[in-house]
Amino acid sequence: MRTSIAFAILGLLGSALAAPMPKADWVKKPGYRPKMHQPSRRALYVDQVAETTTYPTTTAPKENPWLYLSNDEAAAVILYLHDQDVLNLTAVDDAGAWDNSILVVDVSPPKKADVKAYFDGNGTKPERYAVASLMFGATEEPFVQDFLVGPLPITNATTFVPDTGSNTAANASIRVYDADASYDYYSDVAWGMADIVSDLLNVTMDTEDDLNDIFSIWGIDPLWRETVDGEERVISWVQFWLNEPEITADDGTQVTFDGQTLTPQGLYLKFDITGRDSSLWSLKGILYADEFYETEDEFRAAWSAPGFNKLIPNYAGEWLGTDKVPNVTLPLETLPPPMQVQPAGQRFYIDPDQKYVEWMGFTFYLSFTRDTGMSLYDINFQGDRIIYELGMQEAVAHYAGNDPVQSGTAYLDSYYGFGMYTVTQVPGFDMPTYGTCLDSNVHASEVSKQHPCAISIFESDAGYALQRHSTSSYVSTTKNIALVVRSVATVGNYDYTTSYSFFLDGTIEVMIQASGYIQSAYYYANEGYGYKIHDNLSGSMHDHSLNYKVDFDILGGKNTMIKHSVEPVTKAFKWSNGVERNTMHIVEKEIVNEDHGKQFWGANGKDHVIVVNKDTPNKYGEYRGYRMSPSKGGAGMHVTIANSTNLANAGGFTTHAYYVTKHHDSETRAASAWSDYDPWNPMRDFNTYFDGEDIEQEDIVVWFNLGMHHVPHTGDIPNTVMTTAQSAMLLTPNNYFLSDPSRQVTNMMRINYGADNVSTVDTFGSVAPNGTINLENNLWDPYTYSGDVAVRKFPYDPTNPYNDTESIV
Ligand SMILES: [Cu+2]
Repeated sequence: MRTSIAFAILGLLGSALAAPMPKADWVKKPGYRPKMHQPSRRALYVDQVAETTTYPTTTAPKENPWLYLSNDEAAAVILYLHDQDVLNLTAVDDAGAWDNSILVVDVSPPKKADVKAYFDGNGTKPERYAVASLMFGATEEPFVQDFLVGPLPITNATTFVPDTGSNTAANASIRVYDADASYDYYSDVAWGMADIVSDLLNVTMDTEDDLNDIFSIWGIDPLWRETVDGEERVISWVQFWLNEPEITADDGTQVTFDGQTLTPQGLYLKFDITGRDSSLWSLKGILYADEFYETEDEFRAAWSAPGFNKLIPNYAGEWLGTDKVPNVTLPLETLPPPMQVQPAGQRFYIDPDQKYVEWMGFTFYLSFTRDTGMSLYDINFQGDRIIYELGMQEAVAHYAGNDPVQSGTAYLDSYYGFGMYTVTQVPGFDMPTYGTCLDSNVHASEVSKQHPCAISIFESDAGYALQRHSTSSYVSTTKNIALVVRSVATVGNYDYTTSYSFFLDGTIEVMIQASGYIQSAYYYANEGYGYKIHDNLSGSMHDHSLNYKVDFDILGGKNTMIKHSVEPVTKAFKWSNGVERNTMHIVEKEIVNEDHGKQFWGANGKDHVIVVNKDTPNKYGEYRGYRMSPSKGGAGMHVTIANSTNLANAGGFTTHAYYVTKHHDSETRAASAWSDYDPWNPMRDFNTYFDGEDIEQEDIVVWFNLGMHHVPHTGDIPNTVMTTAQSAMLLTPNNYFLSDPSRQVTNMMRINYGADNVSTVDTFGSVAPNGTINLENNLWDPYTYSGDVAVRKFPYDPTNPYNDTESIV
């Protein structure tokens, strides 16, 4: 039943203190992703504004089977796991590197057949399961293992078993080669050559604390391997970066900008960190000015010798700041710019408990996980299921360069966790001020973190007409209003804005945009790997590749991928008197087996890739389906590097533009957050999904890549801008309807006119906004910006939440 109620602010509360680490503190890595320091930011919270406070709500027709775990559910799962003596778990708060502990608990998606029986038939709601990722540190060979825990709620029937059903790794487990913190070791070695570091990097240091105050030392991700004397060694390469400097801003205040990734110092250290005994670790070499020294002694001798090639390090300065340039004001730009308002309140229905949305013929459910953030499920349009599941699988940022740190870096961002770093949106910037917010909730390290306004949902005017046509007697035109579902994740140095937009013609757009600080390189002997963008700085080239799963279910779910290519042809026709004409035609190809399930886009945008149901042609005999079209920026990109030595067997989803496989509940995701630990033996190996299965008129799943080949230029200083760092895919009806479904829209107009005046205007029942807009109601107070809400889960006391939030993000 739909109701229309007025309620104030969707629960957006919270407080925040101190500074965050960019990745979860329970994740042990060589070095770390650059930090996001915002010390002494005030405790804040967000609220919402709108011209009206009317939020139409509804009750989802079925309960959301993908609903993210509640705090109570997560606490119950964690308590249950602690009760299993065989796991020998230590509370995260007390755990060291040699303990077993809980990394993450999250919802496990139910089997598709069970959900369809529940949604489409008389089936009961599928049983609820959690997936728990445990770190087993109490062993010489530490590993992470995923367990399926359920059914929930916890009863005597609840069991825990390795989640082999959705991971390809044996026993759903992966070795961890950096369970022991290595940062202090790097720091100690660097301090051992403090005289050289001080000289080359032009700093004064009296103690090792000074070293750590000035520099951060971090590098490759994932870790590298080398075989030495027949033995596999674990290798880390690191370099020096400046800790975030305080900069005097235009208003005279001191601001700590997050520009660390723009301050590579050009001094690289190679370490062997094999095994758990740090006394057996060793420095394996030093790279400086494109010269490699195998030992500190060799490096010291070269440095002491006359004629040593000493480089100028990168220095911090105002150029790292993102503030407005002083003393320049563009004409009229101090006036407030245009803004969107929502004159009649929210025009979609939402079930905030079940995360269910209805808008103009579309319905869908939302889920949210620690690894990948927001996903959409059961997307229907005009009563038909179009898509069963739509969501990001993994985001790779694969660098290259002549230095080992850039060459060795291929971030797999789900490891850090898109959900972990999905931040509260800034109304008026990330979203219109009237946007409706939903909270996220993730459960990592036995702490539940709720981000207010992690998901915004709002209608937006595209700013151009959806349809128009002019004649000598009339003009007809239709407003182009879209429903946007958005989240923003700041994963280390980069900020990713994900938008799913729904259009009135049945199109769904998947868009990713990036901003934030690039990861740069020291500029020396690396001309072929990026532009020189500051004094000694290379805009280190890299590929962004973000993989999305779209599980189409067109007209029941038995589907085929068809490729209609527009190609040139030379051909004589019956009417052409034997003369050949150079023209074009459509060449059809069906992808009927997984052996051909890895595809590239043809040149010149020639490929129309359509997922159809061949059993249900329309009355003209054409197959009804949905088409995928790359759109914007670097759409359709995949990783350039062939057989990446960094990603090894973990990058199967990065090699092609799009893929099609047969649906299996065991092939839930293209990647795993934990594959980063051991890419040679990944937790999920996407390539194993291609095993020759027939995919003609089967339940098929499409996996496509968005991204960009990012060659940062001076315009990426200080931050990358989203006008160009963007990529999108349009999923659009193709012969699905007998005509354009947007003809149902009310907000259209036909203006009829004669030679010199308008005779009549048809408005089709649309209502012009009336009354006055109070702009005060459409402003947002930035002092209400909010941090996350964090609740300790073990021991769990919901009445006395222990808030250990480290920062507003
Ligand atoms: Cu980039």
